[in-house]
Amino acid sequence: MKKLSLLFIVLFSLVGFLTLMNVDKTYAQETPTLCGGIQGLVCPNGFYCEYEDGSKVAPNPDASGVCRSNDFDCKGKTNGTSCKRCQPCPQGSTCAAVCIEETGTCQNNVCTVAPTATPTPIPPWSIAPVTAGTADLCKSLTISDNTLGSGENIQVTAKSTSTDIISFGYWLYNMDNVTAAGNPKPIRFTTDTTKVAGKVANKQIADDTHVLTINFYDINRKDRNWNYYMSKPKRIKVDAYFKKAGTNVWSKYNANCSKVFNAATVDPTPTPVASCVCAAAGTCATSCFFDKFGSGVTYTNPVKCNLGAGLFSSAPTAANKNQWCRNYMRTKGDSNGDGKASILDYFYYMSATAFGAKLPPTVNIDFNGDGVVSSADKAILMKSLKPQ
Ligand SMILES: [Ca+2]
Ligand SMILES: [Ca+2]
Repeated sequence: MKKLSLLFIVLFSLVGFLTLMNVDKTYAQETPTLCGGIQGLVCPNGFYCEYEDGSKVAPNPDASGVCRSNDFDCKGKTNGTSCKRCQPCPQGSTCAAVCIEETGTCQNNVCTVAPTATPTPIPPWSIAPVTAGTADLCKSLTISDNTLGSGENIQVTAKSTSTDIISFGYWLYNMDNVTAAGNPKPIRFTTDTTKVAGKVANKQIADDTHVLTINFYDINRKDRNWNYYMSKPKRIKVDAYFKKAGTNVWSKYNANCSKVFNAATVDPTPTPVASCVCAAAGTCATSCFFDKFGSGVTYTNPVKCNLGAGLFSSAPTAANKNQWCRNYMRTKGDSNGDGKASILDYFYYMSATAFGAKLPPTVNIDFNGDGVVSSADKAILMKSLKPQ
């Protein structure tokens, strides 16, 4: 009997020892304890959530991360000593924390891991163009602010009539880049012509609502589907679509899930195109670009550069005329080529038309490009000065 008991004790001890060995092995291979996410998982006491972008503050409500210990193994060590960062033990285990293979150096009692490479640029928003289905699943789309300023972010909330939505898709369109039919074209941030600007958010648990955060730096990019002069989108339409669990089709378009916001993006100074000249026929070369109003204004194409010398204080030179063609904002009322329609352009227009004053040869007040100065040109200038 005694021998049997002893055998049991030995066996139990061995099993216990092997179990401990297994647990130790598990620690080393365990996936880090997750936090955040759509479930809003909270780290244990003494730990904080480190999000995917390395920050301690959730970059968006659905952001997930891993729990990191507040208490690194740096305490009492001098700065520069190598260290390891810790994470909580896997659920069910007994120790408080386990160090992971992420070695850094102690800096003021904090284990700091130096970046191993140049930070990865923020990936541009890039998704396949939407293929709308037939089911109408839209309830509403709201935007927290209708203007996205530099350094700001806005929240776009998409709601469906169904609680069974597993994918929320957001496609972005440029209101200033329209088709002949007047429809805004999709924004494209990458050179990949099979992708357009937007985001798809997939849910682990079906829901009827999703909130998308759009940061200024997400939008302050060149729209490669537009021209290269006014490169960054300014007025952006966001359309939301929904995909139900168990299906692979997006919902149909619904105007209630379509909203426009403004973005205070800043364009670089356009590079002049050498081939953009005023041709002998008095028209600007086809390589010249003009930023035109998408609707409500009729332009002559190609834009002319043939205003008569009688309007000017001295006869315009060929160089002056070339510059008229390179003033891409002329078609929005910029007479003097300073890149904007302003009260100064209004002064030039009124001086010439109401008082018969002579214009500098650098100034061209033929905004619609038909070769003459008329009230149609004034209407364009007023449209810029008093936007609707
Ligand atoms: Ca101007
Ligand atoms: Ca005109």
